[in-house]
Amino acid sequence: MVYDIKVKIINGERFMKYNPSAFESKWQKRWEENDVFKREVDNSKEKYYCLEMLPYPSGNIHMGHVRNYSIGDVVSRFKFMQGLNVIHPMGWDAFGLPAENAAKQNNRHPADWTYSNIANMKEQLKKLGFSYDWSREVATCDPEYYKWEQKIFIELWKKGLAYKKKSLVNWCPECETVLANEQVEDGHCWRCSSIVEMKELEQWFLKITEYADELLEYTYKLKGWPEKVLTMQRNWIGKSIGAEIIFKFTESDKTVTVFTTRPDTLYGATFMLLAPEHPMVKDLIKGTEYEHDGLKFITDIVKQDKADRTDNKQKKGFFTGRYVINPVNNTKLPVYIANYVLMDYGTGAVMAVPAHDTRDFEFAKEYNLPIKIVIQPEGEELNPDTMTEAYTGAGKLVNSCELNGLDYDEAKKKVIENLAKDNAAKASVNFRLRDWGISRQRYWGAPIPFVYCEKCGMQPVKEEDLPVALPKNVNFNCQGNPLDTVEDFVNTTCPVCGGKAKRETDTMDTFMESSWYFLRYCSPKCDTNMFDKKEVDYWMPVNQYIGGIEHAVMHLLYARFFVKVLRDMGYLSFDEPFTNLLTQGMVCKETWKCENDGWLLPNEVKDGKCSKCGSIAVKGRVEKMSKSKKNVVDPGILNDQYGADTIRLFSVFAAPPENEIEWSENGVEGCYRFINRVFRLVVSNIDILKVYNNIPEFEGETSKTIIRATHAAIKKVTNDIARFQLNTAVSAIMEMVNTLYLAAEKLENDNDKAAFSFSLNTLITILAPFTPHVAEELHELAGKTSFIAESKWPEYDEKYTISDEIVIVVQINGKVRANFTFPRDAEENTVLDTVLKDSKVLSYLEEKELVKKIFIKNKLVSLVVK
Ligand code: ANZ
Ligand code: ZN
Repeated sequence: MVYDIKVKIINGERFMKYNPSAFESKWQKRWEENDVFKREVDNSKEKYYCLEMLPYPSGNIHMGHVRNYSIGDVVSRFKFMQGLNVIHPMGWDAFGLPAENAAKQNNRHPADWTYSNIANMKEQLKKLGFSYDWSREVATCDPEYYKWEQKIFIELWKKGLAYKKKSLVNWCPECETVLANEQVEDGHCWRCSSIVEMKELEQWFLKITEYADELLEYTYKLKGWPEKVLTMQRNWIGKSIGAEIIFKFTESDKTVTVFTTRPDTLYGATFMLLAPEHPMVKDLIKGTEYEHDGLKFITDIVKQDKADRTDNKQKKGFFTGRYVINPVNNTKLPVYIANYVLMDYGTGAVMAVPAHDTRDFEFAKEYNLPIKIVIQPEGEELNPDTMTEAYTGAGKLVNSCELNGLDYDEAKKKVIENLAKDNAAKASVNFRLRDWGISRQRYWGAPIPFVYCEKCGMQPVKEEDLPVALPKNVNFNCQGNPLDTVEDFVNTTCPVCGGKAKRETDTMDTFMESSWYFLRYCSPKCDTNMFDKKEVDYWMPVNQYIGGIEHAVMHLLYARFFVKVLRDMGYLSFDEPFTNLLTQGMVCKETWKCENDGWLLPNEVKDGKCSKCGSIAVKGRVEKMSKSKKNVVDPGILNDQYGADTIRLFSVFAAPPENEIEWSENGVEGCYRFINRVFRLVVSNIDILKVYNNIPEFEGETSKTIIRATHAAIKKVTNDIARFQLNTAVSAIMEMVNTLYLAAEKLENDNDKAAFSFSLNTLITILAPFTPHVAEELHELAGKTSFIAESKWPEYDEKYTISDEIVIVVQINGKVRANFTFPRDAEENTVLDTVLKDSKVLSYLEEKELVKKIFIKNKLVSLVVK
């Protein structure tokens, strides 16, 4: 044995000790040197694309990453051993604000900061032995990457899917700069604390709304996605089917159009609401006694956060002095401006039906407006004077003239039909989804490839001039977007006329990069286009995508949108990027707190007291690991302590992948001990493993037990990995190991030893996706020269998985009282004979009358006594 063997004496024999630090790096190196995970297109093989969400290079791998990638690695290795051509890439979502902040604070260039973090994290990933094809690595801040993103952007623009529009941004008047949402803290600038204002600026948008219908439709076709995520996407897209209804004003010939999902309730409308931003409102109050206070009301509300306005419990309104006429019954409805009506939804005007809309009900109560019931639920009589909340459910129409008696669904159609004759209404669909604003006033992002020429106006950069690369020499300690200050960058020439032009200095939202990186992985070096279509056609779509639930909406929706757009441009021939999605649960750990010092590190808690101030340390909740809560564990330290296999095993064994895992030292220790146990079992029987290579016969008790346990384990592990039940797959292997320990004592003949050898080999093989290093090591110790990572996944034979003994449960009056082992298919007579003579069973029957005996073959005896 070439490497440094630690020897331990057990019962007078010499055994090698499990020592991961001695061999994990060896196997990592060998995999790399032999290109074990490097994969090419192979049309003779079925492909499998396993993808984990690419990390942001923050500097260090955390336990959340480890869990995510361990799950993906088990699946990738397993599918490969099953004979599929598996692509398993990794890369870096490398643009973003933290790099720019590091530049400001530590005077380090964002590129420098980012690339050194990447190097560090890559090292950490390699030490965990993940089976990535590193030849496909992509860093999204690389000009060779964003060059193609700029091309995509220009093509989007050519298709009318990218456009500029004035929109409100957060503006700090002190710093004279646009702030991202995350730079606004409680309404104040994160840097200078002055109050943030809203300001209209030209911003770039992508027309994702054009794909709203298709994005929604396909949520019903993505069978491999968690229902929870699909629901979140559906809500985000928020399709509402309803109508637009036109109302006339009383004293003018002006009209206002509302959007409603409940045209059936039109007779119940008792007032009208307009958004403060509605283009009509200022005119409505102009020159009237309402003007002064009205304008003040509008300015106050417009400043507020939209989410607050709509979540806000308090409904605020302002009467405009105007009235509109309800087209169905000519009643006059007062017109109010209301805080909870938003201009960017529907038409910015609402017909208020307080009896049947929760928010309108609160508004009516606040301003003493009439409530009129028009929908009566079955079996209940609504009364406007006594109701305490709106009734929003189904029912039949009342107080609605020609509609009375109709079901509310029918009435919806009827109202539109009737009003449509006078052009006063039409069916209408609304989406909550808004176009995607992608402009960022920052340095560390992909430049938007446009220039502004004095003569020719806005022009895209020519494709042969891409990439528009970020300039290197930039002063980061300036206000606003550092790119604005780089003269060499800003001043350029027009691609059309060659005259003076200025560059766009906005950069793209980093969600742009993650919307197509999985396509680039297919041909990461392609220098003729964003990707090679042949490669993409072979590898895509991703068979299994794995990542956090925090990306359920934006990232996953944007990526779906990109794929549909690129498909319509002719670059792709499929509709959806990710066939199956798994959202793994969080990694959590207990927290500690002290009333003086806040969150405490575990080593700051001594004997239940805070080591800083001596007051009582309170054990807090189990929470997601985070630096701020001081409950993180460092995978690097764990790796030094236990080795990569232990951390990986713990990450998949502690809970089913979708659930949270609670980190526990004991759990990690348990995994470490288990690997030790496997190591000892194999090493102490290494001679048998090496010598007995023949296929065992299925005969003799010991052989049979071993063979059965082995096939049962293969079956369970195979099926469980396929269903992502990784934790139970590991349990099955643990059970198998227990059986083998017992069997090891009973090996009598050559056939037993052949069975044992077959079983140990199988054990090493099925462990390989979980604990790949120790599996390779044991495989080598067994004298093999191949890689276990490249071995064939074993198959099971159903007939061996069935035991010929079964356990029959005895219930007495419904309670389980005893268990008996019988040969499979034992007859009723035989079973009852034994059961009814058993002293334990008899003790329950003493002085009682046996009134009923039920027998279920291979399962159960149920006795009823009185
Ligand atoms: C009358 C009505 C009666 C309504 C009723 C609801 C219940 P969803 O389902 O989210 O699409 N609405 C329309 N535009 C609005 C805006 N810009 N700001 C705030 N609210 C607005 O909601 C559609 C409903 O929200 C519409 O249907 C409208 O109120 C309100 F018993 O019209 B409804
Ligand atoms: Zn020009």
